[in-house]
Amino acid sequence: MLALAAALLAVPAFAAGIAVQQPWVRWLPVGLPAAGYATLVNAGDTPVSLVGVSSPDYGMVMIHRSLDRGGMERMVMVNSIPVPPHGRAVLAPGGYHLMLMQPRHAIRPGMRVSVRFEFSDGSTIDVAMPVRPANAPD
Ligand SMILES: [Cu+2]
Repeated sequence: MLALAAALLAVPAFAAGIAVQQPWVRWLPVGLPAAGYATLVNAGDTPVSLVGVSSPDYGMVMIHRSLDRGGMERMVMVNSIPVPPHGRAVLAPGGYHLMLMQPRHAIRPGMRVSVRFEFSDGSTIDVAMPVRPANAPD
């Protein structure tokens, strides 16, 4: 009985080791996808990866990485972003980011959009991401 209780308790405790900090979304004019940024912090002792992202505000959300190829920036889709133990992974302009596509309603700077981050340990974190204008500083 005690072992079972400990196993059940282990799940939220583990999830609590991951945090999504400084989330924000760069809004772009109609027709262009928005980009989402944040810092993923892993306070735990084991590696964790961001393995999925979804949002009730967008029809499709993908994890992208911008790569500099001879001065030309291009984006590739990635399946996951590793967050090392006692470390962090940064989603920022020019690197990893969320690509938020097919908005389900009009989204403008000043609003917040809801995004669910799904991690390899099975935990999820729902984040209200503030939407900033296209010319917001990086
Ligand atoms: Cu992208």
